[in-house]
Amino acid sequence: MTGSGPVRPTGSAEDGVMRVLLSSVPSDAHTWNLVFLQLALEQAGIRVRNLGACVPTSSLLDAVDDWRPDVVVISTVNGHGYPDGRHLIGEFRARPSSRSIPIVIGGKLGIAGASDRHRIRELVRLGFDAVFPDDSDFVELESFLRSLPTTTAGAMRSERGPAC
Ligand code: B12
Repeated sequence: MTGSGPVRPTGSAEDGVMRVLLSSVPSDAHTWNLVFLQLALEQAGIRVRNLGACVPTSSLLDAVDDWRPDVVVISTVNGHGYPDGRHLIGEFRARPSSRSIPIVIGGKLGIAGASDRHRIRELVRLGFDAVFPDDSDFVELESFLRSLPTTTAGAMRSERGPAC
């Protein structure tokens, strides 16, 4: 997608392909944001499990336990992203099994349009590894994923295309 080579996976999977668990928050019914991100991530050589819209936090946490993703990506656009994100990250970081898994949130997080630096900083302080407000694009997410450490188990995927 960026023309700068495949995303280097953290590679917890046996085949070394990065696995992203993609989800929305409980209140958010929008789906095309998720479809877009799934396709873009897959094009970058990443395996994606898309939980869809209106995902209860308990279901997200169960999916994390079940699949053990390398990264969790939360997308929300209905304007409730800041309060929903606060609630979600509290439960996510409180659970021992998800405490150390990288997690990011992005989209139209509020209703003011422009990014709210104070609320973004708060989400990071509460435990998100990165926050991507609506003025960021997929390239920034991809750069973040590239910056994650590679495990010894991880072989670098050498071509692009759908991972599944
Ligand atoms: C279609 C739509 C709906 C449909 C959704 C159908 C569906 N199956 O998805 C329906 C009618 C259900 C709907 C409902 C509502 N909607 Co609506 N909806 C839209 C609309 C017109 C298009 C959204 C869309 O599909 N975009 C296409 C996708 C591909 O783009 P995207 O969503 O913008 O996502 C991009 C970026 O945000 C970014 N991104 C998103 N997540 C992430 C995550 C990361 C990590 C990164 C890096 C990037 C990223 O990347 C995506 C691709 O570029 C937008 C307005 C608009 N033009 O955007 C309003 C909009 C999102 N809706 C809005 C609202 C308020 C609602 C309702 C609350 C309305 C109501 N009063 O009922 C409800 C919410 C229901 C709920 N429980 O969530 C507001 C949100 C306000 C805000 N955040 O400022 C918007 C912006 C309209 C507006 N201008 O007011 N909606």
